[in-house]
Parts: sequence; structure tokens; C-alpha cells
Amino acid sequence: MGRTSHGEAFGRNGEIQDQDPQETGEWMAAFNSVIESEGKERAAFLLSRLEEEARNLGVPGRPQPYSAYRNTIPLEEQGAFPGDLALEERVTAIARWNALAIVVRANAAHGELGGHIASYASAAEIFEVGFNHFFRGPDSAHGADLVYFQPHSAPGVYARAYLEGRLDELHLASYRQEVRGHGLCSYPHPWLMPAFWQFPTGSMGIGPINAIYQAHFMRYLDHRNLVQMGDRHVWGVFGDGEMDEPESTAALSLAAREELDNLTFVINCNLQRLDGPVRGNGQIIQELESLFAGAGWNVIKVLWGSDWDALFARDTHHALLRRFANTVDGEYQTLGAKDGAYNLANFFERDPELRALVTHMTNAEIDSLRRGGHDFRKLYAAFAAARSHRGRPTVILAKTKKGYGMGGAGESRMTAHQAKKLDVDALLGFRDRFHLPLSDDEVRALSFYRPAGDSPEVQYLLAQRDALGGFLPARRTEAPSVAIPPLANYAKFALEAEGKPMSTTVAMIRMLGGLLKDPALGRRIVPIVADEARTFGMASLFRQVGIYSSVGQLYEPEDAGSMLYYKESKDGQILEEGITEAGAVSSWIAAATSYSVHGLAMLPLYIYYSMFGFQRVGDLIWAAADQRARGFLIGATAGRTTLSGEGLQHQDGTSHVVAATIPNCRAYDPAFAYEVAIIMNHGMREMLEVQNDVFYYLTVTNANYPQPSLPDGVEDDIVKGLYRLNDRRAGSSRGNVRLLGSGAILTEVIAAAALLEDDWGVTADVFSVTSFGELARDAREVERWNRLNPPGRRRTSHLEKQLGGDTPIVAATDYVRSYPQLIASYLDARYVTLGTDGFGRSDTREALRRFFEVDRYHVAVATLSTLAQAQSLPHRTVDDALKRYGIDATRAAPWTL
Ligand SMILES: Cc1ncc(C[n+]2csc(CCOP(=O)(O)OP(=O)(O)O)c2C)c(N)n1
Ligand SMILES: [Mg+2]
Repeated sequence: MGRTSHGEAFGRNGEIQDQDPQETGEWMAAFNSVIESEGKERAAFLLSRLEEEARNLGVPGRPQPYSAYRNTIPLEEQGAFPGDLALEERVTAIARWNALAIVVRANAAHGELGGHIASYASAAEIFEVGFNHFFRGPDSAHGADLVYFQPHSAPGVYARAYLEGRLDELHLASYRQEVRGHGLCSYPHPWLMPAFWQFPTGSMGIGPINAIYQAHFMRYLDHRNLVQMGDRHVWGVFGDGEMDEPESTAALSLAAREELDNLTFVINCNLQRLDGPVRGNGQIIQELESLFAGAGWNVIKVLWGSDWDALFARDTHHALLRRFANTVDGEYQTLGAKDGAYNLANFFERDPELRALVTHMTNAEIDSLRRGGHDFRKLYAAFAAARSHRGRPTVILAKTKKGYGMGGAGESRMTAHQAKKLDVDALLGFRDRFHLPLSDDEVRALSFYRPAGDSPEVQYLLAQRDALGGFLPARRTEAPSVAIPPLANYAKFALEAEGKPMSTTVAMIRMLGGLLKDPALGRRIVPIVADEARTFGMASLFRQVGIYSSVGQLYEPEDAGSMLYYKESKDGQILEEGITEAGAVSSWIAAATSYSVHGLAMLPLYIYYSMFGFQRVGDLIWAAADQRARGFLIGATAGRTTLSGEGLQHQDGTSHVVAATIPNCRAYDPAFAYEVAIIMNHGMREMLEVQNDVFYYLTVTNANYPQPSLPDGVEDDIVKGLYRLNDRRAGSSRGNVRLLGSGAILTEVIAAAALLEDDWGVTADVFSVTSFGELARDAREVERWNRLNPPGRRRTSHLEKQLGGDTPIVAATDYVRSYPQLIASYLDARYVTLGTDGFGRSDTREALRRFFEVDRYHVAVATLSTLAQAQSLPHRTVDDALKRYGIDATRAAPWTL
């Protein structure tokens, strides 16, 4: 008997010695007779009473958090299969062949392209049951179901689209060859196939968490009376190995707590991942069952195909279940890879009772015993049960074989995942096994096969899709635009601030409060927080628009009497996600893609600690970019020195560097409230009116300082990323140095300009840089254009217009130097950058800025030093300045500390 701790929990049951078999037999007989005479419900009741009694008497129990290793739905409750079994098997066989041919052809022609055969080979029946019977298309009463496809099974989805006539041979032959046109992408990528794929799932774990928050967001839209969801359903097909990703399981309890019965996961339990078995020494299916059941999900196991039914019927002593329970996945895999004779000798014949069960069967019949995930009838029953289950989300654990049908080239082989080339014998074997009407030559040529349009196969699948409301996957690209209110309606205070002190966070929240009141746009705004609303001064919104709760508010809040009480309601607008940045950004993705997924543009605004964004959940943001999300990410609070007390893990010196690497992310680090207003206005117009597939990232700070009013004529330049501030003093319009400051550090740069003039007679032009990323993007574009085009067609970048010439430039930000250095190669002048490279720490803003050498004194010294190097000043001035400002020239660099 297996005794590994893992095996005991999820595989080999450590059996306790039976001290009195006769007594045990009497109990068993009594129990069986209850089932026979009074039914299973009564038996379950008695069990639960016994359990309760045992608990009360302190009898130690060892409850197993999983059920027996058999199908959850018994044969008598399975119901009839409504499809044409033979036709569906033929259609599936053809899809299998074409999926295989897509990959093998690409690799035969261009060995480096890669791709996977074995995953779809295991998932083909799962996909086909969905396509033929469940996945509703866009013409359904309430719109399409949403399906998150297992990414590396994409060739199977292409193969089916080919049979449906949505893709042609040229597409299939261009799999993973996207640069040349017609290409099909490796995995589902809406950026690359915007009319086809809806959800990027290629990075494991993102599909599962996004599917849950999608189902949740659909409830939100429905409860807020924005979109009637009817019985629209979210389906997610994921890998058993994929469930190891933390994101895969992160939101399971949310799905159960929120009673998301509009959600079904189908986990393709082929027992393998890339390198080998998922749980060689245990049982992944039992482990997943306990995980999902423990989280509160409805679990349906589909383990054994119909051919096993007769064996189970005769196995009155449960010899099969005992043997299954004691077989670990590594062994299942070996059994799966071997033939009937091996299975007979090594599985059935080891136990006399099992041997007796199969004496009438030939090796070939043993060989063809199928796992449940390859049986349409079993899968259909599970999907139907999942769809009709109420009150909880459902997971279907479908046991399959990786590389099913690939024989020695992959079936249940360790190397199955990587197999992308099959020799001719393997191909011919595949054709024979699935009875494909292909000649030897066609097999050798890896010809794609599509029966004629009027063939029963094509007619059948078209009729099924027609009945389900059209083809999937299909992505809608547009929605009606939303009118944006004039700036003055919600941002007048920021445009005409007249020196009133305020932080940019407060300004942003105040604008949000105003926008929420707008009759057209207001309802479309989705404020999202991950338990930081109070941190960022948003508590006033709790009362104003309410916090979404699917059950309303079942308690009287402690602060009920206060003006700003914690109001939860069924039509609440704020998504308060709790402490999960991954969850909050998943909600943001659902809202930011609502224009496409639901045909209703929403405007999500997720505000969070900026360090816990691109760094913590950067891959989810990358997926959002792929998915063409439109919305605002608000990083609060900007910079490494501005979030003064929070220290090393909270202070963000890097998010803008990462943001600048995302092609459709427009990232800004504004300094003044009016800059925030201009950027938000522009962003809303670009996303909701013009409908560009971009999203905006703004960092704001909670430092209070006087806010000037919007100067004349700078709106466009604010959006472009840089503008010259009004001169500090009349008459000093021409400087002999240029200072750039952004975000939180701009005020230090302005102060440095005053020091330079007062203490050293140096005049400086000061520029506010709202976005080094946008400046660099434009300059890069122009540089490329000029490289490829003759001088007569020369273009000029915004950077060149503003900062041309060779007057030295000194830039300071609250981010690492590589952020301002994004523009370095496009400048002719000497360019010196100051930044916050190194580890953050807690102290006052003033102390931190001095520590990182980005305060006004260091900006002044850096400027004097730059001028000295250019020989416009004697070097002694730098020494004088160091002395005057108390700066130790021998101090170690902050990034070494
Ligand atoms: C975040 C992430 N890590 C790693 C990979 C590479 N990868 C792709 S598929 C795969 C194995 C998947 O196994 P499983 O989920 O069991 O799916 P199967 O192919 O067995 O159906 C791995 C490691 C990935 N795509 N994403
Ligand atoms: Mg797997």
C-alpha cells in the first residue's frame, strides 16, 4: 500500500486494517439495503446523521475531500445524447487530422515554427461537444457565450473554423507565419486576429482568473441594468498542469461566494503537462476535486467512457474503484501509452476480481476502453448538468489522454507535448485509426481535408452552429461611442486652480466624482480598488455611487450615521475587490473590453499602489494590451520618494519604464492638476469617442503643493509629453540651460531654477515632461521615417521642436534614470539625467529626495556641473555649490546602499 503523504491524500488510500470483517459486512449490508429500499437520498441523510453523531462524540474522522474515482453522473442519470454520434465522431476525426496537419506542415516547411499537437488531440471531444451543443453564438437571444480556449489547442479551433468555411487552406498553411500575411497566430491573440480571438490565454493562469472575473463582471452589468445577460455563459477550457499557476486558483472562492452559475471550467485532465506527469505520484483529478469542492464549486468528474459502464455494472464489490484509487497518475500514463495486452497484464490481472470482470474481452477491446473525456455522451451529460446547475459555478474534470490517437508518436508519452513532427507511418496510422478518407499520397502531402459543402458532416456542423446562434470564436471590434462631457463640467477647479494647494490624487478623484454625475458617461464609469479606496481619498465615492454587492447590504454598517458611510448595494458602481491586484486588474480587463465583448463601452478606472501594478501583475496588463483594453490605470502614488513613509516594497521607481514598453499604453506622469485634467479628457475622447485600442496609465501623487492654472495654448503639448512652463520671472525668457522635470519632482526642478538664478546667476528654461514614453514614441517614429525617406520629406518630432539645439539639458524624475533616458538618443544637446535608481526606504520626502539626489540642490549642482564641463562656468562654482548646499562629494552612490 502506498504510503507517501501525497499518495495517501490523493491517490493510494492508506487502508486501515479491518478488526472485525463480519461486523463491517453487516453494516455494509444494512447500508446497501437502505439504498435499495429507500433510495440514495435517505442513505445520504443517514450518513450525514452518523457523521454528525461521530463529531459530537469526538470520534476522529478522516473525511476524504474527494469522491470515488468514477464519473459523478451515474449512467441512470446520464440522459440521452441528442446529437448524431457517428457524424460527430467523423467531424471530430477530421478536425483532429487538420489540426495535426496544420502543425506538422508548418514544421516540415520551416522547422523552427513549433506548435503543439498533443494538447488538442486530448481536448478534441471537449471542444466539439461545446461547439456542437453548448457554446452559443452571437445571434443568440442574449448574445454569445464567452469561451476561454486552452491556448495550445488553438490548431483545433482553426481546424474547426476551416470546416465551417471561416478559414481557408491558405490560412491553415500559414499557421505561425503571421508576418507574411494570412497567418494564424500561435495562441489566441486578439491583437493579431481581432475579428476572431476574444481572450488571450497563452500565458498560463490568465485564462482562469480572467474567466472568473468576466463572469462576475457580467453579473455586475446585469445587476446595474446596463446589459441583460439572460443565460449567457462563460466557459473556460484549461489544462490540468495550468492549474498549478497561482492565478488559476486565486479566484475560485470568489466564484463560489458570488454564486457564479454562469461559469463553467472544463479542465482537460490528460494527467500531463510539458515535461511529464502533472502528479506522477498522486492523482491530479482527486486533488482538483478537493480544491474546487473545498472552494465551493459544483464538481463533475468525467473519468470513464461508455464502454466501462458494463464493467462497473458487474463490479458489485467495487474492485475497479479500489484499483483506481490505488493507481497513481504516473502509472495511468504508462497504462495509457501501452496496448491492451499490457493493460490486461498490469492492471486487470493483478487482482482476481478484476481479471474476472474482463475475461470475456479481447486485448483489442481492452485497448479501446476510453477515458471519459473522449466520450461524447459522458461529456454531453456533464456540460448539460453544468449549464443547468444553479447557485454555484461548475468544474468538469475530464480525464483524457495527451496525444490521443498519436500512437507511438505521442499518446501518453512523456515527450507528447513537444511532438510536432510525425513520420509517414505514424501519419498513416493516425488516418487508419480515425478512418479518414485520405489516400496514402494525401497523407504524405499532409493535405487538409474538408468534405464538400453539401456533405452530411459539413451540413451537420453548420446546422448545429446555426441553432446555437452562429460561429465562435468571433470578436466584435466596435460599440456605439459615448459622448464625453466638456472639461469645464468636471475639471474647472483644476484648470483654474490659481495656486491653491492640492495633490494630483485629490484632483483626479474630484474629477472622477464630477464625471460620475454626468448623465451620459457617469453610469459607464467603473471605479475599481483593491482595498485602497481610503488610502487614495475615495471614501466619498462609497456613499455617492455605492459599492457593488450581488446581495446588497445584509448588515447595518458600523458608520451608518455618517455622511460617507460604507454603502454596499446590488446596483453599486464601485468594484471593491479586496486585496487582490490580480483580481482587480482582471475586473478592469473585463470592463475595459466590454465595448467588444458586450457591445457596451465602459470606462474602468482602477486605482492602486503603482508598485503593485506593472511589477506585480504586469503579465495581466500585457494580456489586457493584447485584448485591446480601453480604460484608465491610475498608479498612486507616483515615484520612489513621494510615497515617503511606505518604504522599499511600496515605492515605485520603475512602472513608467515598463509601461513604455507596451505599444498601446499611453503613460503619463503629470505634475499639475490641470495636466491630469487635459490627459484624462484626451484619453476619454481617444478611447470612447475615437475608439482607438489604447489604454491610459497615469501616476498621481498625494503631496500637496500649490496648483497653477492652465497656461494658454499648451493642451496639445501636454498630451504630446512636454511643454515649456511659463517663465519664472519676467525678462528671463532665454536660459543657457534647460531643465526638465516630471511628476512629483517637477516642483524640485522649478525650485532648482530659482536657486540657479538667485545663487549663481544662471537662467534656465523649465519644461514639464508629462510623458517621456510618449516623447520617445514620437521621436522614434520620426527618426525611422527620416531614415527611410529623402530629406525633402523630412519630419520633425515634438522633441526636436521643443528641445532642438545644443543648450545643455538636465532632467530629473522620481523614477530610475532609464525613464528620462528614453529620449536620450534623439537629442543633440548634452543630456544629464537624475533619478531614483536603487532601493527605496522610509523617510520624509525631503530626506528621500536628498538621499536619491533628485532634490532642488542636486538638480542645481548637476546643472552647474554640466555647464562647467561645457566650459561655460569655472569648475570652482561646482565646489562652491557643494559646500553651500552641504553635499558630500565622496558619498557612496545611492543605488549601492
Ligand atoms: C505562464 C506560462 N508558463 C509556461 C508556459 C509554457 N507552457 C505552455 S503549455 C505548457 C504545459 C501545459 O500543460 P497543461 O496545462 O496540462 O496542458 P496540456 O497541454 O497538457 O493540455 C507550458 C508549461 C506558458 N504558456 N505560460
Ligand atoms: Mg495536461
